[in-house]
Amino acid sequence: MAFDIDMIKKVYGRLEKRVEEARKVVNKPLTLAEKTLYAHLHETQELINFERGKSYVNFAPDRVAMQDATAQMALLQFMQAGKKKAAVPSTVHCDHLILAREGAKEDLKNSISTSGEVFNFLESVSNKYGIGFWKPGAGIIHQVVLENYAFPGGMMIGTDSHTVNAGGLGMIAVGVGGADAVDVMAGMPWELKFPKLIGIRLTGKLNAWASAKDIILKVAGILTVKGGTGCIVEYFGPGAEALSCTGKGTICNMGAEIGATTSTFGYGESMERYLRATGRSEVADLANSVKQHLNADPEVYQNPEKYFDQVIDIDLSTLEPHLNGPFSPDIATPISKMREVAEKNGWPTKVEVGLIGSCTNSSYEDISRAASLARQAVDKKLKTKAKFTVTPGSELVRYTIDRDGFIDTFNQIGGSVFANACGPCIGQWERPGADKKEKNTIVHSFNRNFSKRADGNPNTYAFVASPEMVTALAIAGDLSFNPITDSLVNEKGEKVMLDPPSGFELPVKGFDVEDAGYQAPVEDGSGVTVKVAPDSKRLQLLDAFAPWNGKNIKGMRLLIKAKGKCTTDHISMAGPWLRFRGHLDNIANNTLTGAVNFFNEKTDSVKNQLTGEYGTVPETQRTYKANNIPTIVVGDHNYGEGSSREHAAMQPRHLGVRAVLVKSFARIHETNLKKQGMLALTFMKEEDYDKIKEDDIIDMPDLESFSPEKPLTLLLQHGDGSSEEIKVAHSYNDAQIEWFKAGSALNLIKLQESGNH
Ligand code: MIC
Ligand code: SF4
Repeated sequence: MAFDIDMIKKVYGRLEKRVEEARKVVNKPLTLAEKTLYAHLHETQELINFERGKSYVNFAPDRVAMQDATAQMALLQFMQAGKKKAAVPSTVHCDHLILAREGAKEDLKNSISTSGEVFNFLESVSNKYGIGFWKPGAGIIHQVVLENYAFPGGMMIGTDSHTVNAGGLGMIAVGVGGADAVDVMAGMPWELKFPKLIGIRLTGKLNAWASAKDIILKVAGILTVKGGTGCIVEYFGPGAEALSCTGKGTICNMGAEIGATTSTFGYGESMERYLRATGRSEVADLANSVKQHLNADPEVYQNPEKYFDQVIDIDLSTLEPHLNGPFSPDIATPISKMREVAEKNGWPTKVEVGLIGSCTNSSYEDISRAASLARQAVDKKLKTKAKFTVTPGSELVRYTIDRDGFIDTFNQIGGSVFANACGPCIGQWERPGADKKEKNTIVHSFNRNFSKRADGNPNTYAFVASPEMVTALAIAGDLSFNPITDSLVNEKGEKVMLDPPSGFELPVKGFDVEDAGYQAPVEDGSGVTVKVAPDSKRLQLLDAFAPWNGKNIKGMRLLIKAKGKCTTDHISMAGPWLRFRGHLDNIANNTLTGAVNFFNEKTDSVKNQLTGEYGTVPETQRTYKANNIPTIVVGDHNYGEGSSREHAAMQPRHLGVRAVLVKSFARIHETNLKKQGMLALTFMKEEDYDKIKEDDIIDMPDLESFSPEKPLTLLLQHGDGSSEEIKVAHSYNDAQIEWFKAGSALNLIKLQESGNH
């Protein structure tokens, strides 16, 4: 039985009318993304022809999903909003807080005991507010959403950047911070700048060793980590239609790595097959009845250049398997070039560990194809050189692949299976020896490979590849092994080659599971009490941030001028810090500890301008806070790329940072800063970044006239007595300026709720 079928019926019931109205207003054929966006305007939003990349639009998403690590903050905020129940179907998934150490069973048990307090909190809040709860071990949020909730033409938001995975089932699914989720659960509009549209036309047919993953690895190489910012990517063409639904999911999932707002595919046969295989024939039938609105108008795909802001062509017939990395998901190297490129860059080529699975690549198809290679290794008497691990994305998949013998095959090449959770993908991998910080190489089928991401070791070179390639490279133990052309020597000393992988799109015998791990909320949650122990180290009820005092800011000190890449992992690291995701004051002790200080090139070492001494970022900031001195953080391009975690905005806010000034922002992070009452500013002239000196005192003399589209002034008083002015831009609209004034968007909801506004 499909969840929330009435809601889906409602969405489809009004689809045609809404699409037609939109077509009239836009006055030209519509892309799929436009149809879904226009069909989801909030009732308070007037229907006009929105300007892409400019207009702020109020939407009404159909559902919300939250994962444990971000749900804590989202729900702590929602608890303050004064609502009885979540206004739209919402779910919580326990997946990030699960360690990967010994193996699925023990790890799950240990994690439930170490994070029990948090899981119980999430369970009781979910129960209270009518939110579906997926227990630890049920699976990774995005896989569970694809299997149960995603539906073509729907719109959802989720407190995780890879929410976009649901584009594989034709949704417009967007990753957001918890404060955005609160808006939607409170029944308020969700605001998004109307995205620009990138069309990617896939022609030809994937050759034997290439897979859906290679398409997105290639796209990441073309567009880079910021090329998709502010855009929805729509895939189409014969190559797109031929992909499996889960393969489409992989492509959309990693769209987060190019900064895209989301990615999507038109409804087609593989989606229908997937819906039916996952027990949702009813949804498939409904989708079939509105099929023409679940794809772009035919003119669009015939003449894409006319309707998209950018069009990219990829011929799948010539697409090679890729390896992306190290340290960034957009450094794309085709496998045939790896030997040469690795040598030139001094990348270690011995592969220590191959890890498959994660929310990105753990479909039945992925696992069966990887298993076909593992099977060959056994049959051809090859000794697998690297360690090998499997992280299934859901209990449904784990149960089914176990039943079908694939886990057994992986065991035969020495593989081990971790819990159905994020584990090694989010620094929850207790990798033996990682503390020695040795230079080494791993390959995985996850999506991110920022420094320290998997095992906390900054010298681990992580490369992203398809599960098939990861398996082949783990067998060979060599990063530059090209299975298409190279042979291996087996235990008998014979030269053998691996045949191309083969697998099944969907299980021939159907999916199966004993306990998928879902717990429905009680009908009436008003009697449920949510307990947070006052002395808890893991959870802390939130205090409201102070409203703006209405005055210009004077005397800001520079906390840090970050150099180069500054992702959310640099601003609020995951791994060991995940345990404090529900305790703002404790987690604030990791604030910006991964960012490189421009002035001494060190991490977590900044000058305290009150003492002249160097200290850690959090300690230094706490001294400024204790002395009531406002501060500013300065950064480079694509500041805050990566995760949706709003901690990266709330922590600086909690510690007294007032403004973040950068060359450019990643979308989710910029919104998170605004929602939490911070000033998110960008240099009008990028070179002005160079004008910021270590011991500057900075004023904002015209903040009192803060208004949309009007640049603000920063007065820099340098240590040598000289001073200069620079202009900075911002993207706040009127409503967002109100968030700033109120101290946060949440403060504003509370005011409205109590009728004071
Ligand atoms: C990630 O992949 O970085 C995460 C962990 O899933 C994050 C969410 C988080 O930080 O909790 C994300 O992508 O949003
Ligand atoms: Fe979990 Fe990794 Fe997927 Fe994020 S990218 S949801 S950490 S598996």
